[in-house]
Amino acid sequence: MNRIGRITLAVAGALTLGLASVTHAQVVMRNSVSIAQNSHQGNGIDVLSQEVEKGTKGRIIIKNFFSGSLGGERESIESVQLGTQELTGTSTGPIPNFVPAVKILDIPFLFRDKAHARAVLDGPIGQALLKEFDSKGFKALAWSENGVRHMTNNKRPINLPDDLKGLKMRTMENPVHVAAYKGFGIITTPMAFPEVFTALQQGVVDGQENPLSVIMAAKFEQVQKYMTLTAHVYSPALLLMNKASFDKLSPADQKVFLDAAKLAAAATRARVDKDDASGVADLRAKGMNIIENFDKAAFVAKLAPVFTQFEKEFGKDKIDAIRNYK
Ligand code: EAX
Repeated sequence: MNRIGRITLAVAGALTLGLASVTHAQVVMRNSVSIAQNSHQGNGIDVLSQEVEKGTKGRIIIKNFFSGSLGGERESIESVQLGTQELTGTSTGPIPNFVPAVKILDIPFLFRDKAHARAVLDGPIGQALLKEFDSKGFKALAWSENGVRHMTNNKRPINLPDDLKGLKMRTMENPVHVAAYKGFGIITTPMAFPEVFTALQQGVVDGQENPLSVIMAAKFEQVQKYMTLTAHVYSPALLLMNKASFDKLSPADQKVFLDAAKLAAAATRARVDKDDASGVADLRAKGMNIIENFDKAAFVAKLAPVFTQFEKEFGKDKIDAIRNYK
């Protein structure tokens, strides 16, 4: 395999038959997610590769890598931008470093629920944001989903925002999250996802925050005692492709990728819904102490100064356009 990870192989059948000419070249691409295959994002890229293989009649094969085996999300996004990897599935965590316009989506308590977030992403606001990737070396194939994030830790049950004061928490490498969590009094430690389990296990950090889908796929219940269903932020995800690799495809194959990405995102969202429905009971059965009833209004109120700062940075009109989207 050459450096750009793309190989052209003679069709095996043609070779075995000893035919002189090769009728179809096969292209192999690479895709990755930072979490396990048996997860919402893992299912998503599996559907993408199946659909692309089917839609191109096997001319394009996508080899999937899971659990950050090609690197964490920031590294994978970089590889896709450079073209050393064709595709990646990623949360928006590290995206602000590449496409700053997307930052607005990571504001806490921005969306009422998943349905609201999905409507915004699938509507004109989300579709315009996908276009922002074009000039940065990416083709953003579709919005996918990481889920609604909740806080876990090993120190104490969190009922009130002040319970977070002084907690050392791993955050994503995302400036909006870091600013907001500092507003709670959290000691923020940005870290790539593949390092988080060990950091929790060794007590490098007290806690972390992630959707139920991620917490279950990563088995964080093995290293975290408490969880509060804070639902403090919706975490979008994306299916990203190297722009040059996408542009090289025929229009028909481009359509195959775009349609496959839509099906992949739908599969991911369906798995998030399933995980959200079963997650609390599942994690409780595995020994986690889970707080469902807590003073949510107090958490929102605590972030008032941070929201003022975000309104200045992003424009109140833009934030309101998302908040009020029906
Ligand atoms: O995309 O880094 C994170 O916490 C993400 O939620 C995780 O890697 C799944």
